[in-house]
Amino acid sequence: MRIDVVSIFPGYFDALELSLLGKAKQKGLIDVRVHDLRDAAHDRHRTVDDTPTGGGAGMVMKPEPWGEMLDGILAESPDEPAETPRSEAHGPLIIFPSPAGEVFTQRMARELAQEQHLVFGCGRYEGIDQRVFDEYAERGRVRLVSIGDYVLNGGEVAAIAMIEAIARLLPGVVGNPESLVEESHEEDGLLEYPSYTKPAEWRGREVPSVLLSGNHAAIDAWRREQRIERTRRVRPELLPRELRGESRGRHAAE
Ligand code: JCH
Repeated sequence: MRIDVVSIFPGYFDALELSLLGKAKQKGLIDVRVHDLRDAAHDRHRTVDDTPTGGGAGMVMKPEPWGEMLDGILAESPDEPAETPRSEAHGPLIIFPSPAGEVFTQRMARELAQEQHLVFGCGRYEGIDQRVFDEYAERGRVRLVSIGDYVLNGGEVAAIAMIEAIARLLPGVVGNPESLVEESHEEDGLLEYPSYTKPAEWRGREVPSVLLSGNHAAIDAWRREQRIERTRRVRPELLPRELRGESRGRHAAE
């Protein structure tokens, strides 16, 4: 998979060299290229922002540097834009992290992991001039994506989170494919069970004895119960209907 990133803070993406993602880059599984938006700003101060038209607080990113940078990246895309109706369009997908976007989910990560070429446009200040989104949505595929309902200072941290979630789903990136299979537990919408390792006792705290029993049916049953209880407690809205009525431990005092 090819990933281009555009940002005025390319240094954020040094994090992608570390650990799993760095190895995936070395193995050629992902080809990440980071571009400094200021390289497409040609005035003496390499200006990328200006005051909001119509008034208001803060600054807005100017369209011209974005246009030059994105045109250059799209011209070099390894993914051919298809001459097909928009509904079945191919070609590169441009993602703009935005607090006003659709919410990023594991489902979206799986969907995006199928793409050949992703382009992340990371805004700063109060965001990017709307005409940039309109221009590239007319010429190809654009998605505004939020990583959650909180406000960051720019798109960089959101892009890193998305790139990590997408890249680990690519064949060969995560060493042990079994860990991805186990995660498809995520298909059932429940939170994970608590994990333990050695030693069996630490500061007077014991690992639950069932995990030391060697009884795999009992271990599976315990883990499932833990996942259900945890989900009921922390994220009740995720509980599948068929588990909603069950009341084990629902009211400690009852
Ligand atoms: C961003 C900003 C609009 C502050 C500028 C570009 C994404 N999930 C998520 N949270 N925050 C972001 C995000 C993504 C890109 C940019 N900012 C800062 C933008 C604001 O309100 C109008 C406030 C934030």
